[in-house]
Amino acid sequence: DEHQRQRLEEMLIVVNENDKVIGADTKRNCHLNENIERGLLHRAFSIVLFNSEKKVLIQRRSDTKLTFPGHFTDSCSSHPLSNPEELEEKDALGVKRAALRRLQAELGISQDQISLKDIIFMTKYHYQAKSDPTWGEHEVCYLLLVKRDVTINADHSEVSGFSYLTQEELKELLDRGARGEVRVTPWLRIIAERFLYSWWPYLDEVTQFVEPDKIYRV
Ligand code: DMA
Ligand code: MN
Repeated sequence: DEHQRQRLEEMLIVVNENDKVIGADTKRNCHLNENIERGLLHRAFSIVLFNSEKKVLIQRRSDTKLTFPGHFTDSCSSHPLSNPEELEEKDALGVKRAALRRLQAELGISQDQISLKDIIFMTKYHYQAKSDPTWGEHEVCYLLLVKRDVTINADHSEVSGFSYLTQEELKELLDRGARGEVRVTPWLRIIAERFLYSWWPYLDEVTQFVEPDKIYRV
């Protein structure tokens, strides 16, 4: 797929295990298992978007995604790019800018619907997962939470579908994933089981769970 192949040239932020920036490399190099096995680690983010009914937005990745095609996943995930705007670390501003960029690109959510101040940076997690023998993930991932009703106009080269799920419905989806009936990204399972189920009852006071200096090893 030409769109996804072009995106392999994007320059991502290479970090160490403490999320200190140590360089930059292409999306291609950052996602090759042979490099990951040598320790290459990059910065990423996951967005969980809740609507006013307290349902979470879940998307299905398009079948042309290089990693985890056709899998059910979080509301939107991607990487900040290695440029001055998206490298800015104060208040995780660079990652939040990247989040707005990808909410627009993947889901068609315009920046008059969501702004930087609507994005809550909750915490970080560090994980590794293979997608297939060639491609995989190894990331320090910023977990971002948004509470907002939005209008979605998805780009079908990125997203093949979406829906809003209650906590029970998300649990059912993950159970179906565990039984092999659907494919679910490893990071959706991590986010749900390590974070979302405990935050969900307290969404109105979710800032009590903010841990910006912590990196969960999952
Ligand atoms: C990468 O997401 C980020 C995580 C948390 C796995 P992605 O593969 O959806 O990135 P992109 O949309 O940039 O291809
Ligand atoms: Mn990645």
